[in-house]
Amino acid sequence: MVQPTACSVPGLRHNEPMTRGFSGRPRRPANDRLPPGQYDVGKDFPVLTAEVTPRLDPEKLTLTIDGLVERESTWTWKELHQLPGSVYRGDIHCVTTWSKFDTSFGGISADILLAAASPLPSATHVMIRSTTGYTTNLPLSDISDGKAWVVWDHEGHPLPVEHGGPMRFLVPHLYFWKSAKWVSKLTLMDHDQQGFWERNGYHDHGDPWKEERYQGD
Ligand SMILES: Nc1nc2c(c(=O)[nH]1)N[C@H]1C(S)=C(S)[C@@H](COP(=O)(O)O)O[C@H]1N2
Ligand SMILES: [Mo]
Repeated sequence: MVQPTACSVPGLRHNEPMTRGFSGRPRRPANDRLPPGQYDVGKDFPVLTAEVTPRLDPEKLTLTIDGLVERESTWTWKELHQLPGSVYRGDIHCVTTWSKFDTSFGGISADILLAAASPLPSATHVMIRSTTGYTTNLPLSDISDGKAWVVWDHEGHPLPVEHGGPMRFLVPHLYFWKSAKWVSKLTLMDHDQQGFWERNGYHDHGDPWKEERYQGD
């Protein structure tokens, strides 16, 4: 298995003592807020980007849902802003072991987009795509029923470009690599297919509470 390397932050320090569990993997104690093996990053918001940060003109930006849907749909930046808004308030968890508490991200619920496009009964998985070519795969159930957003605000301000601005996908109940920055397309599929980090050794699902970090976890 290829151990991913681009997803590490220089200078990142672990601020809690580590203990070794039965697996031999370095462990930090979990609590009801902090998933196993994670630490509280505090006010920091590390940037993790595998590709060159794109400078996108919001006026030319679109978001598309295609694949196994009744109505392939595309929204412009302006059209997205006319849909009913929604804010996520809560925690995020990066596989490189930082968790950030009490974040806020504003945009729209993925449910609104899915309802407009109407997935076919055969649709079971989704590939999230960025303008840059970054991809990440998810079961459709993990982006339905209030679990995922397309966001353009962070803490009440426009999402900074290094964090995926003008807009990114947000799936906060899974490790943060599932939250594709500079999102441009959701493709519904009748099977699972690996995205960028999944092909490079990360888990297909990525639930932080089950510590699904790497393939085989
Ligand atoms: N397009 C794109 N999206 C991406 C990534 C990336 O490299 N490119 N990195 C992922 C990973 S590994 C993480 S941890 C988060 C980091 O988001 P942040 O830089 O806003 O903290 O974005 C995810 N989305
Ligand atoms: Mo990550």
